Amino acid sequence: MAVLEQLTSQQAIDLENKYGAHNYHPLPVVLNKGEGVFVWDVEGKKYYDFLSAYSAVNQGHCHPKIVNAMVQQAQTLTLTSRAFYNDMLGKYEKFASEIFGFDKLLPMNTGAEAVETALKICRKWAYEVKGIDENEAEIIVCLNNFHGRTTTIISFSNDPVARKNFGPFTNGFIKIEYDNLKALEEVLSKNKNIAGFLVEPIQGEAGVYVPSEGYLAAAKALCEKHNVLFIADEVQTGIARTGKLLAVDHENVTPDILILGKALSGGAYPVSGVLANNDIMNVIKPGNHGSTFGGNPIAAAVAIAALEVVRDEKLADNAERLGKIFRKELNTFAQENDLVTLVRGKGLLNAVLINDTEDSDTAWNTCLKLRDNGLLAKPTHGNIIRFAPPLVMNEEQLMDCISIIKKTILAF
Ligand code: IF1
Repeated sequence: MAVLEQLTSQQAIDLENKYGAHNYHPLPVVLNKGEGVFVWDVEGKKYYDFLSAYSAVNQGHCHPKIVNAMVQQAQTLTLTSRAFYNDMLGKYEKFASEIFGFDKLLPMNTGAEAVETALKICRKWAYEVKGIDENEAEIIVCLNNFHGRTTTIISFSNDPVARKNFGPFTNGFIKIEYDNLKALEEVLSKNKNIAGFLVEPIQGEAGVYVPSEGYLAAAKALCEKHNVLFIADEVQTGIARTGKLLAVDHENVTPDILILGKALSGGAYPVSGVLANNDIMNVIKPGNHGSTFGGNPIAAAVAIAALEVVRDEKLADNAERLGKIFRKELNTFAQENDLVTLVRGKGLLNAVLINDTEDSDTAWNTCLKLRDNGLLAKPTHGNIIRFAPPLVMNEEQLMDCISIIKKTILAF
């Protein structure tokens, strides 16, 4: 078989099965084209994308402005390493710092790398600024968190599938219940060695779990009181997904350390980063941290374009407006239907709870039927389906999608 030959879906699936590590269990659909809110499979069938590559493609598939920025930069200069300066990185660092309201950016590539970066900055700050004894710093995290796949990050996960047989693990993390201010206050007041509190403004992988109103602002205030860094992982919730540029903006919270990834590139290229003010970021000195690809000229050009699209096309406002319609429509539907119990979320990050046991395959089967009806979504933990379309969707398309979702569920 020639490498360039057009494959059928089954051939593509068989190839991945035989030659690829089995670290995923994808929905059986093979895509080869994307544009805006749509993707196409190799047989030419068109789908609404309701995953957006786990919220990386907020700006829509193959956004021309982002693709053009990438192609132009790729034809000019791709990579210099950080051993030399390049003429794009500084522009990007200034642009991102100003948009998000911080002094400095530290550029990386993947979300997990950015989380690792934030943890390292936080620990160094704890020893060199706060004055905690070396190797004694602890970072508070939440139960059911998802922050990525590195050994240190899974050290503080409580997902057995993500952790089992990957030990030994990294020490220095304390787990508390999410959305529980009492639990946070208790650890903060008892333990003098706390350096930071790492939190997702909405827990994505846990099933789009939105905390109580005021939780983030109160948690930030508690951290301030105890001189502890509030670290927001906005890899999934950031860049307009929840109806504001950042999910913490809903509560007017400014994190001490902000972690971004995914849609920072519009899904065109791996781009992540950590933002903080000088009093924190300046603990990092030459040689302490870095990455061959982090801050490369393509990443910088792509990220600038991706952020401009979010701003110019007012994607946060659109997500806010369409999200309200989506939850209103489907919650009304849920009241009249036994299979769906609840729709929750913020902006266009939403989850539908399927009324069945956690280990049933109802959510998976629903996603197969949604696929047949032209809409792609993926179950998350338990019987929960995540609905997160690109933010460039319009109201007419959303109403079309809502009717596909209702029709599919009614047929069960
Ligand atoms: C997978 C979920 C989404 C993240 C937060 C850091 C990272 C992620 C809050 C790491 C990554 C992903 C990765 C993806 C599944 C996915 C996910 F289901 F796990 F929760 F988006 F919904 N912080 N999230 O959500 O970023 O290193 O992957 O760039 O396949 O594991 P990464």
